[in-house]
Amino acid sequence: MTNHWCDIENADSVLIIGSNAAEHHPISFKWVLRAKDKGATVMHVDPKFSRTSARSDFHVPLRSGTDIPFMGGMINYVLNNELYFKQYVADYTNAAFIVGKDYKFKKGLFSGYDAKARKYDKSKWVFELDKDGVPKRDASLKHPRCVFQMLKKHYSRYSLSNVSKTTGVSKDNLLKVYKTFAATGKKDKAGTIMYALGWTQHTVGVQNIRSSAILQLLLGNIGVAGGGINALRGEPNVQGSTDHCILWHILPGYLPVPKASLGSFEDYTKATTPVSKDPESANWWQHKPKYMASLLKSWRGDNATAENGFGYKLMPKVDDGEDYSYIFIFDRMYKGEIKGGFVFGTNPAQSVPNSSKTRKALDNLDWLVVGELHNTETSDNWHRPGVDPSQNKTEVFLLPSAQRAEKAGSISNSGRWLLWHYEACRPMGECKSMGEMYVDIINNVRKLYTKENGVFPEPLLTLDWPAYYDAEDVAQRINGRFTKDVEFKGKKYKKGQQVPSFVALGDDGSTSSMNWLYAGSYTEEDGNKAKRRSLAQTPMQAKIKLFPNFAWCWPVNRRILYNRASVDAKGQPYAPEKAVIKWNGTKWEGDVPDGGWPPNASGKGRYPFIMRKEGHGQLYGPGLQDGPFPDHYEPVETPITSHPFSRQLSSPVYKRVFSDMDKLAEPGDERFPIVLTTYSMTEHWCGGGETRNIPALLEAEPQLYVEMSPELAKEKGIANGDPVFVESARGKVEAIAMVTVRMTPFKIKGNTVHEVGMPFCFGWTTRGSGDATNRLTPAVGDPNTTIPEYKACLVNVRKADKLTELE
Ligand SMILES: Nc1nc2c(c(=O)[nH]1)N[C@H]1C(S)=C(S)[C@@H](COP(=O)(O)OP(=O)(O)OC[C@H]3O[C@@H](n4cnc5c(=O)[nH]c(N)nc54)[C@H](O)[C@@H]3O)O[C@H]1N2
Ligand SMILES: Nc1nc2c(c(=O)[nH]1)N[C@H]1C(S)=C(S)[C@@H](COP(=O)(O)OP(=O)(O)OC[C@H]3O[C@@H](n4cnc5c(=O)[nH]c(N)nc54)[C@H](O)[C@@H]3O)O[C@H]1N2
Ligand SMILES: [Mo]
Repeated sequence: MTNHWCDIENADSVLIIGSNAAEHHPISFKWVLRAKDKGATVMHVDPKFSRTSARSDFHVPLRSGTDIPFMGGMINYVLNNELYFKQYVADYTNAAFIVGKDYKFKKGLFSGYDAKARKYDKSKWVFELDKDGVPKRDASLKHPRCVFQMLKKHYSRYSLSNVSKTTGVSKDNLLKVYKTFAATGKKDKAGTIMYALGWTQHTVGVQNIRSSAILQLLLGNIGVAGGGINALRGEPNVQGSTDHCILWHILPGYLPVPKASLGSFEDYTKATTPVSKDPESANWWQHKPKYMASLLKSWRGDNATAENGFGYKLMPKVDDGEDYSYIFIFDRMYKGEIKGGFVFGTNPAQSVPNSSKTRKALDNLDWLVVGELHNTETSDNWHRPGVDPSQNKTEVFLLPSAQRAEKAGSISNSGRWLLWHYEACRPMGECKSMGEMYVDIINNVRKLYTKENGVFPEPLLTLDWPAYYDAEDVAQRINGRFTKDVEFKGKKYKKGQQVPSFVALGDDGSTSSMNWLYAGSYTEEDGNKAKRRSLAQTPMQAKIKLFPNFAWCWPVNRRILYNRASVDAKGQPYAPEKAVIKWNGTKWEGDVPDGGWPPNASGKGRYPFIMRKEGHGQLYGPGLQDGPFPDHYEPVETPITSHPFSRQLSSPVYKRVFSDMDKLAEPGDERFPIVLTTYSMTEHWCGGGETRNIPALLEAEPQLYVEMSPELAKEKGIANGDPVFVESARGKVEAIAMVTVRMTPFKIKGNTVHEVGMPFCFGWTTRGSGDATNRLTPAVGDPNTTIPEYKACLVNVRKADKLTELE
């Protein structure tokens, strides 16, 4: 989130799109309802009517996979009716930047497309630079190649009629949302966008979110109280685990994972550190070498020196151009390239797309270690239905794990707040926390390497590895320490003491920090700030419920990101009643500003978007794999055969894997005419590995169902409660028909398109509940993140004759 939970109360307009906030993020919804009580309009745009829709002012159903047209239509509406915040757009976004002559957009493709490689050459999209290397600008916003004019041209295609025939949303409903949300373009009004998987799980997932960035920048809604783009994160601590590198392509603190071609520390920092020639741009990532040096230092202590590149050479690197996300890992496993592995706190046999293939891929492992609370479809893959256990070669080690109440540690919530939780009771039996297991396992591997003279021992034996696991010690290491006696900002620190903030981190080996973003969370002065629970705040802070002394928030306890965009050039808030920061003549008050420089009118300020190389909010974003402006592409499996208003049907650069088990339906495939979307449910958790073992929850929701409209049910001769088969190009699933007005048919290009929805929490280890919905979904992914397209694929539905799974 750019903002945080309590801040939602400050919104005048709440657009919930691509999430079921009331059911899956009930804490967020508490603040949504408070905003509503204070007069905000709450809107839910979602294919399905849910408890979120029920508590919103209105629900607008749209066909899955058509959010870019929906948002593009709103961008067009805002531009045509001049509802944007003019000063903000001119000062703080890249609207005035001149785009280079090589940039073009034709027939749904951007310039630089290589059809054979299915990739874009992004060098065709760069800005035109002046003699100093700074992007050229036209403050009048009239230049035909300035971003503002390009934006207008691009979204002029998103007329109400084009959007309506693509999304299935009536023009009246479109206008209802557009008018309400666009009203927040006034300087003292704010609108928030709350999204989650309904936006991310698409082959255009990242561009869905980019479309909200464009809209929120036009309306001046970034950096302000009650505004922002707010990702409702998933699993408890998915925010913390992403910050600390659960994804294959990022290290802690969003530092890129080294590629094999970057052989030395210098090669790495040179290739990944942005350089800006504009003196007014803070270009914060210029500090990357300090953060990387401190990270490497935290891993290898005294063994990491400036001379040996802090041990950079010992790091595993990824092969250039390779993808190591789930669908590619399981494809390699399916092809026999992986021999064994660790699965901790996840149930991939259930939650990865195309489960039938995932399960077969797991059969190829010689050994598998599973850290779990329960037996799951993954730990028990070797005796799943239809498999002869005597023919399965995998040796499975099941490590009993401590449940969350049985261990201490931190959780970072969606608002980036770091919250400590305490161990409530000792783990049962032989159960251990994952931290304990990892520290022990690596210590034992280190012993074996020493004893048996293992090949290439340095990476393991030069680690600064603790003798035992202690959450408090890890929290300290994450914050970081001085590695020698120093003076910083007039204060003396001894070797081994905690650094006060990331500003203290150096690229010379003088500091260590396991995550630069968390530097400042555990200091000499205040100890573990994740434990703070003070509600103290100044009257200005209290007006917007900032709570700066409750827990701690990254970066540097800044609660609202890009808050320098909430004030004018003199540092005075655009919305004085909801001020986030304010310059009092000598210093900033309120939140921690994005950099302590004085206001921009002083001539000593910096542009507000400090994490962007050019310092400006990106209406035009030339850094992504699939284009500088979001454009509508159909899901990979689409019920229509041609684009409603352009040429290129689906994303030209989406990711996919190829095997005999990765079949896809053709566009408009007559065998699979119905759109399927999948989702979580209130009573279960994700793949259900945990909640299906809780009797009361299983009793509340015992079986796999498919939600369908009465119109579709009638067409198919299906009654509410009938068992049915749902089939895709990849597999067949049994479910109970839930005929409900929560689902509606859509009119797309003049024809009726039906959509059905299914939860994905049921699996064969719970008898009679049905099995994985993911046997239906395709392993295709977004070109930037490879997140799978779980939210839109094609199926058919028919009445079941003989049941095997639901009995
Ligand atoms: N009780 C409970 N809470 C949970 C979870 C759980 O399993 N159970 N899971 C947690 C996790 S890990 C996560 S990631 C989050 C997920 O939180 P959410 O994203 O809220 O969950 P989903 O149910 O996957 O999907 C949200 C909504 O997207 C809609 N949708 C589908 N396709 C589209 C589309 O193309 N466009 C739009 N606009 N909407 C679409 C669906 O109808 C659904 O209502 O919830 C977390 N909270
Ligand atoms: N079709 C479809 N598929 C989806 C999604 C979708 O919307 N549609 N959503 C996707 C999303 S957002 C997510 S996050 C994934 C989630 O899918 P998974 O990552 O498979 O998540 P869970 O089902 O929550 O499985 C977590 C497992 O960890 C165990 N566990 C819980 N606590 C602990 C602990 O403290 N220690 C250990 N060792 N184990 C523990 C639980 O028993 C459970 O079996 O599913 C994805 N798959
Ligand atoms: Mo998730």
